[in-house]
Amino acid sequence: MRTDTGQVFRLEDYRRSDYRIPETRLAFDLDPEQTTVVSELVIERADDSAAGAPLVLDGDGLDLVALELNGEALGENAFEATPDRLTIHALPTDSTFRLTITTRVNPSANQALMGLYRSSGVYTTQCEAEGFRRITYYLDRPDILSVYRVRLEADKATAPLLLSNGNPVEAGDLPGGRHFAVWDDPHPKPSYLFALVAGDLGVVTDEFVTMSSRRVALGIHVEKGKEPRAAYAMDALKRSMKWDEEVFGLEYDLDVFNIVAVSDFNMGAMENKGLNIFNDKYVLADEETATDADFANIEAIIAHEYFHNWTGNRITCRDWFQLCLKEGLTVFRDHEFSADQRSRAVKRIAEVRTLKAHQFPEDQGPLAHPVRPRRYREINNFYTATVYEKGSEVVRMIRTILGAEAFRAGMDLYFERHDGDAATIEDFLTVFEEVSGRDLSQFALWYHQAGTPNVSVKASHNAATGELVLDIEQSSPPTPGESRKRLMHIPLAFGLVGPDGRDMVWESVEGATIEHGVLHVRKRKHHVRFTGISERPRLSLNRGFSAPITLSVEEKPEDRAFLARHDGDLFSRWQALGGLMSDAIIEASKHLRDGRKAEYGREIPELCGVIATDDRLEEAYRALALALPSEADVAREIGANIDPDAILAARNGLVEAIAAANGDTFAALYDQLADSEPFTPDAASAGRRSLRNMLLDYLSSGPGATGRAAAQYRDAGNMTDRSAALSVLVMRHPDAADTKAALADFETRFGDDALVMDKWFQIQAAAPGAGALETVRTLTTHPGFSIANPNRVRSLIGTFSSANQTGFHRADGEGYRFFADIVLQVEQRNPQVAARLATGLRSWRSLEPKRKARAREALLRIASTENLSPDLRDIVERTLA
Ligand code: B3K
Ligand code: ZN
Repeated sequence: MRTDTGQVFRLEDYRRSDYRIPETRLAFDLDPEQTTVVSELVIERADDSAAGAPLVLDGDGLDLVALELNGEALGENAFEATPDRLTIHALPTDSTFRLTITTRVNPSANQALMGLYRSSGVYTTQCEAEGFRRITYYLDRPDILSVYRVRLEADKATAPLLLSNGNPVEAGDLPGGRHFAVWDDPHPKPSYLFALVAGDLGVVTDEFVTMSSRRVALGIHVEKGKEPRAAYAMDALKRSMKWDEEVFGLEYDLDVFNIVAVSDFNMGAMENKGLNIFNDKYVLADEETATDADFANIEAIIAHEYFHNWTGNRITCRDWFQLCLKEGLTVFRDHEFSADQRSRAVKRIAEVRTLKAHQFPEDQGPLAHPVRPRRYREINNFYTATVYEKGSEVVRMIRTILGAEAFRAGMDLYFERHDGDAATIEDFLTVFEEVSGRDLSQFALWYHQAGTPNVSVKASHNAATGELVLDIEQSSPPTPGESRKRLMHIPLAFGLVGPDGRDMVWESVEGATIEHGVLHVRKRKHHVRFTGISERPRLSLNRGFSAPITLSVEEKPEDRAFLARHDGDLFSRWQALGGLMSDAIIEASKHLRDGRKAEYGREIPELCGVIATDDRLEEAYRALALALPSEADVAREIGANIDPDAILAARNGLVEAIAAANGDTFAALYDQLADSEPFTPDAASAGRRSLRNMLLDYLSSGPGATGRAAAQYRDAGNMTDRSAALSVLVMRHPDAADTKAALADFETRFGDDALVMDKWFQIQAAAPGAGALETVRTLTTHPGFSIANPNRVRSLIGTFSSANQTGFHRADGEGYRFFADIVLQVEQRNPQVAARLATGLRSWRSLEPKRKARAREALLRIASTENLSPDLRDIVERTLA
């Protein structure tokens, strides 16, 4: 494990390196335990002022075997090598020299899954952010761009496939059953984009002809026998390549593009130049083993990694503080891709749900940080929802402010000006200022200031004068290290909805700039006066979630109900209904806590009936509208003194009230939506399934109502319907015989398929109640569970801590104790996964006092463990601060 130096890296300390590495030649002699890496570097002094400066290369746990300078072995006094650093003092006076470094690494012993490791017998690498330094000493920072030539040598029988970045140039057999391959990548790249793969895998091949008629050979490499499950990923890849040409004018730039799926991977996937490496969860899919959500994720992640070829690889980041430059932008691009491939309104709702579920709690808790952080101790802990999802929202706001045309012109200028650069957020903003002539300096605060701003709106209407006044005020709560906030530029899309459900048109407006339906909030307060508004409108605010903010609006519940029925903007309709539901659950939970009876009223059940059966709306949209806010969503809205048991009871009460009012309608619709067609993963079919499965949940909410779900489980022709039925059984009727039978059947059917078994673990980990902990504890001893595999850990422990509010937050604190034990066990092998897992406790301060005290104890216990990795220490200390 890496030494924790406790060092803090600061944005303002950035300085260019004294040296450059224009050329990198790597030779790998691959062996499971003793891989030799020879790295031959052409090194250039950046300028004369660097003469005499020592060359300091990064390492991490390295073992130096040999070192030569310009072909001569270096004397012991000329350098200093530690596992974490190679310092060369005596350097030639010439501005260019050649350094040859030989290191030895043990891929099989690498359980951190950073650097070079083995997964199911396949050699693979992960270098972002700082994994390359676990392979060889290097200037392992993203502003050092180099062209790479890589020679791989391995045993031919066990590793017939030898891949690296760029184009293949040479291959052949060697004595002793070994063989080699040479890869050449002409595009200068930072070390974090280096990759190699060697192993015995199956492949699916295809071809893509680019817009300038170049042929690109495509390959997706997967575990042998699973090739048919890679077909959808291949289709998604080709659609991504086409889309990037059509929408951004961006063409692929090598002769080959390879994707490799591995089963042990710390995150979703990695955009290594020409050789994307994926968690197999995001490649493999067919109707029997993958859900519609899996298909959608595969499409999005294949696209995301491919899009990085331009946003990330051709234009990379100057330093890790600029991470959102590639991540936020690339998420924005993959969101747009999915919106074009599927339904825009549905996609937008799904994005906002994700943002609120993951980024809002981050922004509102101890781990809050700006989209572009200013300091870090462990960069791997900054691959966050803020950098990714809020980073994407910021790009979306730029487009909202500039309009689509100027936005595209700005992107074109960005590619033209910065191709081949290691760039900054300032570079990015400048192109948009130049093409639009706008001043984005206030807007830039979205990158620099943490926290979710709040906008409050009060309306008053005078029917006699036809005047509508909106009093708008912005405020931003303090976040760690930022007690005083500056005023933001918030683009607020809105509509004034008239009694007929149509947007009203005003005669004149003063008090704020409004362009194309977007009101620009820039001051603390705006007093906005509209004229020509004859009747009191309902305010449809933050349409399309034009800004990632919270809203406080003084409005009547009937106004919300009106918007939920009539708003012409589908996103806002969903938002209005969700707001009503959330308020109803909060109100009911207060009643239940005080020992009173919960009341839910008739409005919400009625609205659910209307929306469920409105066939002018897409099925996927109707399913999203019927989905109640999650327990965690409600907890976030309440904000403090959270009692998860009361929230669950209140939410279940609303489910039952909706089901009771709509039983017959829902049952008829459920039957009507039964799929007779053969399975296709397209958005419309997936939407039908999701509506039907949503109805199944309502229809199964009453006592003993297991029949429908048990039948659906039994007859399911695809994994979406099968796992949905299993989940309904487990969540609603954990102890029923039907549930036990379905769980046993699932295990028998899919026991050998790790990815499918993840669903089995996940579904059980989410089952609410006091017994949940015992279930999860027992599942950790199941033969299919492995503490070393990130997917297994995430599906069981990650689900328990993030999606099981009542089980994890058990009042006696046993959930936290168990969780802390597991986090510490995972950390022994894989600090990065442990640190990510530990963020499950980030909202501890909003719990009611007893739970809060117990959660704190668990965090303190982790914090006081000796020899904690820098990754985990950073998270727990910030969480406790
Ligand atoms: N860039 C990688 C993430 C690397 C995470 C390092 N801890 C995947 C992606 O965002 O596309
Ligand atoms: Zn990315």
